[in-house]
Amino acid sequence: MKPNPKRDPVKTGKFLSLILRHQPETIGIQLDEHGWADVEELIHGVNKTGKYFLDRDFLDEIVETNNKKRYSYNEDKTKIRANQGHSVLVDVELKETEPPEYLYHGTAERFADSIRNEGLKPMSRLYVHLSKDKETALNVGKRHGKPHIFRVQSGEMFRQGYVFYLSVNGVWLTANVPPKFLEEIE
Ligand code: HQG
Repeated sequence: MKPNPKRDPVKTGKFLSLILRHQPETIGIQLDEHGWADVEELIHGVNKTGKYFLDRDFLDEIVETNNKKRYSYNEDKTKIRANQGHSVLVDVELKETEPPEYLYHGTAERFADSIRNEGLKPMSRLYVHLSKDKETALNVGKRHGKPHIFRVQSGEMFRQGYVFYLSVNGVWLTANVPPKFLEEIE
């Protein structure tokens, strides 16, 4: 049997990221102050587009199988939110955490000069996203073009009072990284 394109977990997941991080209004829903969407409203709104077919079982499957564990339910599974990556101003109750001595940021080569001059800025998102290892950073960088990786002196930043958060799916976040804490690696 041919797979149903309306039931593609990766494509549907990408659409959920758009709704739960950036543009909930696309399907006429709102996120609350902690980034939660009502599951019933989400299912109804997604199905109204005609492009996807979502129900509770399929949503469960997407939440469980998503390669980066991007979404979480609340305790009674009446609400769902993205764990990180938002551009809309919500407080997803990120946990302030002491970072390792070094974290990594993957970007595209064409942004590298600007980053060397200005440091890392959150651009359209609420935070700068950092990775725990080079491999992950490389994959993040590749999304934008020919990848370039910076090593971030996160331990030193922390000792100087910069705040770091670790999302429940293991992504490191911070408000900005000034140029002096960035190192070049080959
Ligand atoms: C760059 C994905 C010029 C920055 C990933 C990046 C991540 C600057 C781009 C998550 C700059 C923003 C976030 C400056 C930063 N001058 N460019 N001063 N400062 N930039 O997509 O970090 O799959 O908003 O280097 O895996 O690439 O969606 O951020 O290239 O975890 O779950 O501006 O998104 O996760 O791009 O990715 P993005 P990002 P998901």
